[in-house]
Amino acid sequence: MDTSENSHLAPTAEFDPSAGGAGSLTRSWATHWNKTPERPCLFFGPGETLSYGELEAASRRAASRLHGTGLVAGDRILLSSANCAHLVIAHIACLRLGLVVVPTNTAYREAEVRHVVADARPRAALVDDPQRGLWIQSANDRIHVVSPDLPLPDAPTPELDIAAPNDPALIGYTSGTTGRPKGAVLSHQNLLSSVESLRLAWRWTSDDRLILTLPLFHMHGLGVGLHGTLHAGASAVVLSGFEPDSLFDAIAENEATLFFGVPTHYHRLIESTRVEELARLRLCVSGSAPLPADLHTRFEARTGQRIVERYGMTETVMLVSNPIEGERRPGSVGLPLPGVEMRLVGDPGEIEVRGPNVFTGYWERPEANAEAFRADGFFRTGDLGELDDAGYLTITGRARELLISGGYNVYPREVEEALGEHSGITECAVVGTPSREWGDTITAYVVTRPEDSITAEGIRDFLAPRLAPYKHPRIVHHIQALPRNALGKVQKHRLDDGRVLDEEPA
Ligand code: MCA
Ligand code: AMP
Repeated sequence: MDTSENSHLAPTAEFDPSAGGAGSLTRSWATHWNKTPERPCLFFGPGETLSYGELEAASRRAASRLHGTGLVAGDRILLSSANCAHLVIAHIACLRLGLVVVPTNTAYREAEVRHVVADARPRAALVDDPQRGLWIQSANDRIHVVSPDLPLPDAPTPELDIAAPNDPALIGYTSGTTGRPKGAVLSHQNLLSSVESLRLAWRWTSDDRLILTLPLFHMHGLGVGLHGTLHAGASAVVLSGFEPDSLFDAIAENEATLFFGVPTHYHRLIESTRVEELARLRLCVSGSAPLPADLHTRFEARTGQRIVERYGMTETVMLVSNPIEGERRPGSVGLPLPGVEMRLVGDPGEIEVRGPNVFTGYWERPEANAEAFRADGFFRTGDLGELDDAGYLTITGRARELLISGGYNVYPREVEEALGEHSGITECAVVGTPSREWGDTITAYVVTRPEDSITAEGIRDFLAPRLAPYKHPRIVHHIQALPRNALGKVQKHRLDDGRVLDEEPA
């Protein structure tokens, strides 16, 4: 079923992917810093506020310093830092200069960082942790590693904001069923059209103020929260992490109107005695993982907020959302966003999408691109879905093996390969255990050599230098052998609650 003719969240005629001819994010942002330089834009902490004009000046200076080191448009630059003003300024500076930003999770361990460095071959890296800097330099000592505050000499300002719409702007690393993580290359046009579509769909205006606790090294926080704020000429309170009391305080002190979170956030917020304070927001949005329908309903009962659930991917930024006006359905991700064409192919139906927001391809991976894109340009998301009569999409499963814990993707195969390097583990299978807080709790079934007694803690110690902590199994079950079919393929569906279930009768 093709929804290209179906309902969208805003009349398609209203949607202009170039946002009135801006063509790039930074030229769209420039309209705000030129027109309303005095307008508050970003709040980081007491006394640490930047107006649009100050952001323009700070990012111009940062771009000049980066250019002074020899970086030129098209060079890749790795950014890996906790949320702070320096990171935001540096990120904007990179885009203004035409550098290609490679956001990198601060939880990554040495092997994961080395992979991104070897694959993306950045010329420079901005990191907030000296240890991560050392890992990057040991992978390639020609990379210029600096902290995000850019302690570099000032330099003449080159021409800024001149990237063409199709020039690459960002490479987001994301895994697939097989192999190491791949870089999804997004153009300036992709990033701009995504936020233009959200501006229309979510009625995002300059009066909005977002509480942004999501990390800026993934698309949700960066490509939706930060980019969308600047595109709407709005403002955001950027927090360095998620903690309910700080969030409630920040909402009250800054008269915030928007909150974007993953289901784990909503699960934790509803546990708080202060959750009613969210009633004052204009809009709460959830995404990155399925929001349980009962959490949606309980949240409304406590706060009066009907959460808008939406669906997106690193490769596409945002695709589908529940409406602002009209029914917001618990358990459904809603209708295609302006500019997004969507269809379901096969049975069960795989969600395929096309539009100006869809990335240009995986970095240096022709085979992966050949598999991911259809001849007519549709991208295969690997997610399975169903559409109802009104065109609302429900995500019913995934064609690829993927677990999502607290909004972070975890690929069982990556964890299994790391566990496989343990000399005491003869075979293993990684699955998800349903969790109200995390969505999936990463769970390993291991077969160990009889002489080895390997504890869950021992496994975590072993994985510590190899995998980010959120990928570590929180539950470990010891079993005698993995269940396999006649062809020797592991039957993960028979692994349940620590046991191997009997094979179903044929
Ligand atoms: C932290 N820990 C986790 C996770 N996060 N374990 C499993 N899954 C996680 N997601 C572990 C830490 O390693 C630590 O373990 C312990 O939990 C506490 O760490 P802490 O940092 O204090 O945790 P937290 O701050 O409470 O983090 C929970 C969180 C965070 C705020 C929900 O995971 C988060 O920011 N998630 C959002 C991720 C996100 O932005 N996803 C968007 C991807 P130990 O105690 O053992 O040391 S982009 C995307 O998906 C697309 C585009 C889309 O649709 O949005
Ligand atoms: P990432 O690769 O981190 O960008 O994660 C993208 C994946 O997250 C999608 O392919 C979906 O499987 C999942 N996802 C995002 N939003 C939702 C949602 N609202 N409901 C279910 N899954 C989602």
